[in-house]
Amino acid sequence: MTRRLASIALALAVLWAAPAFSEPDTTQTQVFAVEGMTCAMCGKAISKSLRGVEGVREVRVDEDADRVTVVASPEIDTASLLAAIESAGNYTASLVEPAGG
Ligand SMILES: [Cu+2]
Repeated sequence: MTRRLASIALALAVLWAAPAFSEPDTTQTQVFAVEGMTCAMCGKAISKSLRGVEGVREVRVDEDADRVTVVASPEIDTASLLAAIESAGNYTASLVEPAGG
């Protein structure tokens, strides 16, 4: 009996963990080379701007390497991410690598 309950609980857990229909379970990771970052505040401004784009899940800024990594849902196009970076200040961004995520 306990064993049966455990397997039901497991089945429910698997169902619960399945992605909701409204939200895609995949993300894409894109790395951008960003020129013009001179301090930590630049990274914060860019990060804030990118997080304002709907569908962006995660932003990692590496000022030393002039790289910004963005994890977003697949329907987010590169152009809007580039626009978000460049609109944050006097920055020039270009895509380095689109990668599966
Ligand atoms: Cu700065």
